Parts: sequence; structure tokens; C-alpha cells
Amino acid sequence: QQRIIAPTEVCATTQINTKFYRDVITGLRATSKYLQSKYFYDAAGDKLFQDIMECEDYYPFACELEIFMRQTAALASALAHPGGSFDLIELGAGDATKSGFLLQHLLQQGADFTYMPIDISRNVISQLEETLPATLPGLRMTGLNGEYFDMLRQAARLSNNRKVVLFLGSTLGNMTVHDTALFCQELREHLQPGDMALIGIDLKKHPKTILAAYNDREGITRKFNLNLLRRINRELHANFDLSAFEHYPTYDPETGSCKSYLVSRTDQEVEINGQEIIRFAKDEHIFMEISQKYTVSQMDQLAADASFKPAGQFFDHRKWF
Ligand code: AVI
Repeated sequence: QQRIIAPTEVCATTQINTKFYRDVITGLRATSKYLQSKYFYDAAGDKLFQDIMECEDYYPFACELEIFMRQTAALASALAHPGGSFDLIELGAGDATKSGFLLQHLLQQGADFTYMPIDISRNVISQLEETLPATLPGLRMTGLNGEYFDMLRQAARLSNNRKVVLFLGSTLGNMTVHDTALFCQELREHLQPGDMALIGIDLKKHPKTILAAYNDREGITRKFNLNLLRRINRELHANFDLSAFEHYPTYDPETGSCKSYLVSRTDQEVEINGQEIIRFAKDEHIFMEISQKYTVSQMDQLAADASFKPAGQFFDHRKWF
């Protein structure tokens, strides 16, 4: 009699218990699978998003940039009150490309203000602290690294100047309409009468124009979505086969919701960190991102519902943004 004894398998899993891990598992275990688009932005995702902003089909960046370049003086006079000091607080400042035009103009006008960029990335804040004083001599600046509302609280502790909040890039569109309403209400709670918020919103327009922005001919947005699977593979020790998922963007002109999905090309199983098996049926989707589009009156209504009073609007020449 021969007995074959197999060595007990040594399991190479390490305990991962980050918020990223928990969010991914929750999303992929859901009956209707989803991932959160805030996780798109690892180093490769940042680079792909840069490429998206430069690509011809993705119009929102160019539209908002045009507003900041061509209407700088009008923006400055809408936001800065003559003689009054204020804090210019930018949520998710990034590299401040657009707000840089405003900062430069305000400095030239001798406005009394402190620029307070807020960003979740320590790296972004350090970069701004290094580059802006060199490019904009005389700029007073306090960088705040953390979550938006925690940092708004911090800004209020640091000074009781009038506050002007910038929230650009149509980032508000990456929330559902319901969450946007909650966000506006919370933002309002951090502000006092006389304070202002300038919010960059992408508007409803021809459905084909919108869809093309999220389905660019160069395929950058496709890579941007798939990159999140690559990130999960690397950081959470998963084995997604990227070629087994198809990028599927949609735009519904009735609701203004532009949504991106990844669709499984086959029946397949994905293992995450050696301890979770996620099963996909052929044609099953993962909801990746919403980019909500609004009309001006819908935005005015959202603002009013959160106790803001619309104080002015700025459009690019095509009135797309
Ligand atoms: C950051 N955010 C406003 C972009 C958008 O338009 O929703 C992210 C993006 N997703 C695909 N392309 C760009």
C-alpha cells in the first residue's frame, strides 16, 4: 500500500484590511457590482487623467480653462469684494492650472487674500507649496492636506476672513444627484452669509458630444477605467485579466447621467488576496463612475435647496460648461 502525502499548502495571503480593500470587496460582492471612482487616481491613474484632459474628445477641461483664461477679471470682481480680505479655498486643487489665472490676476490687482488649497494627496499640497511661490511671487498660501470638510473646519479655525470656495473640474458631477444635494448642504454649513462658492459644472448638451468625451477615440478613458483593475491586482493581490473586460460608457439625455461600466467578456472568477473569489457571468457589468450633467436651472435649484443664492454664472463660448 502506498500513501501519498501532500504537504499542507502554505497560504501566502497577508492580511489586508485597508479601506480600499473593504470598499472593493463590498462593491464586488454586491448583487449589482460596482467600484468607487475615487480609487481611479493612483500614480498611473493620475497620469491617464492628465492625458484625458489633453485629449480632443474630452471637452470639459478645455471649456473650464477657457473661462478662467478669458474671463479672469470678471471672475475676480465677482469673488473679491473691494478692500476686503478673504481666503480663497480650493477643494481638490490638483496643480491649480485653472485657478492659477485667477490667483495671478488677484495678485496684480493687489487683492488681500490667502490661497488655501485643500487636497487629499500630501504630494499635491507639497508640490503646490514648492511651485506656486516661485511662479506667483507675493502669494500668501496655506496648504491643507486632508478630507474637504475636515480641512474647511481647519480653515475656519485658522482665520475668520470671508471665505470663497472653489470646486472646479466638474468633480461635483462624480456624485449622484442625491449625494450632490447632501454635499451642497454640508458645504453650506461650513460657510457664513457673505461667503461664496464657485462650482465648475458640466452642462447637458448633445448626447453624442458627451458620450464621445467618455469614449475617446484614443482609448485613454478605456485605459483609465481598466487601470483600477490593475491597481486592485497590484495593491490587493488580485488576478483580474484586463483583456477579459470591456469598457462600456453610456449617456442618458433624460437623466443627464453619464455612466461607465466594465463588462465581463466571459464567465470568469477573480481571486483577491488569496481569500476572496469573485464570480462574473459573461456580460455582467461593474459600475465604475458617474459623471452627472446638469442644466443651469437644475443647478440653481440644487443651490437654492442648500440655502445658497445664485450670484453669477460664467460660460465658455459654446455654453457647454
Ligand atoms: C474628475 N472628473 C470630473 C472626471 C469626469 O469627467 O467625470 C473624471 C473622468 N472620468 C472619465 N473621464 C474623466
